[in-house]
Amino acid sequence: EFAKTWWKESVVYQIYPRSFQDSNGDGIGDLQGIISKLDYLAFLGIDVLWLSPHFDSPNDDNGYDIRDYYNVMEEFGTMKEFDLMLKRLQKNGIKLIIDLVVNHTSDEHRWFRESKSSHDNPYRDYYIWKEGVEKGRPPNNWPSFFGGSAWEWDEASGEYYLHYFGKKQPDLNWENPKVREEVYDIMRFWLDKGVDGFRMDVIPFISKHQDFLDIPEDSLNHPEFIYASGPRLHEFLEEMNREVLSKYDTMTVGEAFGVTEECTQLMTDERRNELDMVFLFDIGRIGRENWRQNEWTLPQLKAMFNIQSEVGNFHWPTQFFNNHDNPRSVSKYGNDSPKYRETSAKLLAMLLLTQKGTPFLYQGEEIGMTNYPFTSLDQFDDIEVKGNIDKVLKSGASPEEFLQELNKTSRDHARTPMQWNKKPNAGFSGGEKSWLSVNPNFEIINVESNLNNPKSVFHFYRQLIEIRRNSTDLIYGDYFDIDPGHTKVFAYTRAGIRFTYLIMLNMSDSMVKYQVRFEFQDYELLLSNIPTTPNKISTNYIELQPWEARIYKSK
Ligand code: ISL
Ligand code: CA
Repeated sequence: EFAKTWWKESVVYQIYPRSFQDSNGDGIGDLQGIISKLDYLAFLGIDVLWLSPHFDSPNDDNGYDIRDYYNVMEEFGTMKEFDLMLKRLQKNGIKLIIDLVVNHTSDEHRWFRESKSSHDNPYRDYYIWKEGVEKGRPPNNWPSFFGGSAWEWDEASGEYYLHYFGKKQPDLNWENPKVREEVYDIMRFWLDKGVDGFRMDVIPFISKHQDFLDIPEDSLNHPEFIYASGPRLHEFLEEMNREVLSKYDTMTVGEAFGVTEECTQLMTDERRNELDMVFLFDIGRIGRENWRQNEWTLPQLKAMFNIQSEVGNFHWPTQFFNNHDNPRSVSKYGNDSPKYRETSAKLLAMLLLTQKGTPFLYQGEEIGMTNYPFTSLDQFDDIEVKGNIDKVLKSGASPEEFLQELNKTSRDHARTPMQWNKKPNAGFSGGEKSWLSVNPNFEIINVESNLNNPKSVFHFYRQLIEIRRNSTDLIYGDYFDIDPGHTKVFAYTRAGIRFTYLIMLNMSDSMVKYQVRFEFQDYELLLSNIPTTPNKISTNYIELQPWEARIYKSK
């Protein structure tokens, strides 16, 4: 029996502020823009808003490079506007979690400017400085995710500093108790304002292997598994929980990039007081080989859902198919052709909102937004693309191949402006142009046309959120895959105390004659995504149309 808590019963919506709504015409989203759309979020029915970094930043990695944790990014507005947004959210009964990015800061942060200035500066060991092996050779072979070495040479102090990500994102030294105290003060500042918790950026990376040895050659393309296995991670998280989190009613979710299953269980076991939940990467990155997207099968995807649900009653899963780092789900897991885009987007809505675990939606997912049709490498904004181009081309891949794969994997697909209506810039900005181009399909795919069509993707999400909110058995019920081997149909049950739900999804372009391995004759159809679904079923033998999604409920 799961302990009942608000964050297990919530549906979360992620906003990437830069691309959500621009209120002052500079082509960049801002807090006033978010405030102007809170009624829309309330109508959708979400319970928690996860805001991607809103802190002062030079935007080398679009806010994931923080320069001042106690101030709002100038492009986004003021602290007053943050406070107003928080008040309006509370009035709408929506909680707010913010993005805690404390594995690294911006190199423009005061601490780093001090640290860099001299060896005996009190802030020197706020960061990780090492001598090279010899002139011009970094301390070890650790790679950065954004291309090149994870070590940047500093001529003035004659040492290298560590950065797992961009060179303008130096890693904090969590071995230093002063650094940990600084982080806890930052967390208290925002919690005391009334924020309800944190999404924690690459949190497993904060503990570094102190021997700083080379990593094996075959790990160079996937260093995250080594970076996430530092010796003191659980000690740091327990301390953070003891010092800060335990004193507030918070929701915490760690981005568990690179962790193994058992580490996940240690981080989220509610008997251990570390974090509440984590984002696992298996489903979100299925078939991914860095910038390449390889084929995958539905049984492989289903097996990943099984792992998440088998961890017993002391762990609570998360579910997401979209975020600011991944391509659009209807383009990746569905079929974004005009014929099947809406039907498959609704199927993915049903999968997300009837699975076990807290569901996380991402801006634009609720109206079936698709990947962007990039036609050249210089259209990408993402530091992850720009930083890796040399390495990719040196590896022998052609620019055409890189572009073709990025059209399936780039983070920029999720960062194009939210599409509100048919007006210029899709109503995202009244200015000349937006910081990143608007998807040319905005006249077909936008909020306004979704709101005006009762059969739209938006209304399907809204109905499912409503169904989920009113069914504790759908939230807490046991998950069971009734046909793990089927290559086209995903069929599972959620069995609660009072009711059992049966969900059947045809994740293919073809009609499937399907033998249902479950007695559901006296169940009632709660919702389907196509009009031809029969209300009553008398046999176990049904026909599922391409991308048809159904949920039945026991009497
Ligand atoms: O997989 C990745 C690395 O190749 C990226 O998607 C991403 O860097 C990784 O998932 C970690 O993401 C988080 O930390 C990054 C930031 O760029 C991402 O936006 C953030 O979600 C560094 O802060
Ligand atoms: Ca703006």
